[in-house]
Amino acid sequence: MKFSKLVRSGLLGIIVVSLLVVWSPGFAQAKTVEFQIVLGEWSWKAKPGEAGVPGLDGKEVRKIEHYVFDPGFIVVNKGDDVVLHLHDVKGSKHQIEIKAFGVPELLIKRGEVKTVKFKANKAGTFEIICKNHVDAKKEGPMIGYIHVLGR
Ligand SMILES: [Cu+2]
Repeated sequence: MKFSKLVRSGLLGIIVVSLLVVWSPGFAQAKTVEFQIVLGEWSWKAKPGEAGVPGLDGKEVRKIEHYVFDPGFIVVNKGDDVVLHLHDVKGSKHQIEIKAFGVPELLIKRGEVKTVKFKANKAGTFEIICKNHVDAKKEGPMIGYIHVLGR
C-alpha cells in the first residue's frame, strides 16, 4: 500500500493514535501484582524497675500491644489485578476488610494464610482494616493503605 493511500484510508491515523496511547507517559499496562503481607504485632513491655506509661484511661500501663500489617502501605497501578496473601503470624484472629474494592470481611486465624483478589479499578488511597482490632482499646488500629496510581 502506498503512503498516500494509507493516509487517505485513515489507517495511518489509527496506527499513530495507537502508538501515542501506548507510549504516552503514565500509560501502564494492567497486570497482576502480588504481595505477601504479614499480620503481626508491635509490643512494648516495661522491664523490672522501669516506669510504665499512661494508658488510655490515664492509669499506668506496663505493656502496650498494637497489631499491624507488614507492609502497611502498598502501591499499585489503576487497572491492576491485586493479589494479597495474608499471613497471620501474631493474634488469634483477624477480620480483614477492604471496603473500597468490595472485598468482604475475611476471618484469618493464627498460622493461616488466606488470599484475597481484587481489581484496583479506581485511583486514590484506600484502607485495609482489621475489624477485630479497630482502636487502641482493641490493640489497634490495625490498618494498612493501598495506594492506587492513576488519573
Ligand atoms: Cu487484627
